[in-house]
Amino acid sequence: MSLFSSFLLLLLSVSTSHSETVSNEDVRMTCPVIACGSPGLNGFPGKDGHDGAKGEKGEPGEGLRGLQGPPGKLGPPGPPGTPGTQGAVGPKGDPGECPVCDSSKANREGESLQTELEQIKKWIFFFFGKKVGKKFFVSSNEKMSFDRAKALCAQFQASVATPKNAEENRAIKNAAHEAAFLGITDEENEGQFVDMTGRALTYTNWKHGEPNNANSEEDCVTLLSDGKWNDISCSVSSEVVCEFSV
Ligand SMILES: [Ca+2]
Ligand SMILES: [Ca+2]
Repeated sequence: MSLFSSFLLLLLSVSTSHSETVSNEDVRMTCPVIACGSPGLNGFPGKDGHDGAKGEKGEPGEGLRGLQGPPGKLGPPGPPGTPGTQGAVGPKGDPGECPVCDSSKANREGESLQTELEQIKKWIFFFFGKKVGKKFFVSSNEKMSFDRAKALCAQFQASVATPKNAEENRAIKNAAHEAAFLGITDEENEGQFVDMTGRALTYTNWKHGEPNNANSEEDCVTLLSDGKWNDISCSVSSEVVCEFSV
């Protein structure tokens, strides 16, 4: 019902009530008010009340689910985990290449061999040789021709002993057991004795009457047991003393 219609009904009701009041005045005087009054019309709606208390959260709806949003930003790294158990031992790998290591190893081996060689030299010279300065003199302990004597000493990177002074001459005499070849010859020029390098002698210790080039075939020299020198044939067999430089 509209507001205007409600207003017309109200006016009609008031008018009717007034006419009934005049015509029924006597009746109203004898009739109880509560029992005889007509019910009034409803008034206008009151003002809105205050907001009520918040209700409980409803059940999730059953509508369509929206699209998944983009991934969020990467969070900070978490704390390190506890170490795992140790794995099994792997197979043995191939040997690596280490030129420096190989070089060092070769150097160590070379130094070791050099030390052993020096020790052997000392042992040999102690029992068989004589040392003067930086020269060692060692006897062959067997007799041979001069050519074989030169070859024997060369085999040990030595040369047939050639005394340069009285001390060396004495050392050679002590190393030899009897007459021994010296590295001196006049094969090139008779009477011109030289050492194995062809240089003229700066020291000699000839026995009296030597060199005599007996039978015109004495071009080699032996050191006698008294330390004196004698020229003899190069083909005779004689002991030889080799000279080593150290
Ligand atoms: Ca001669
Ligand atoms: Ca002679």
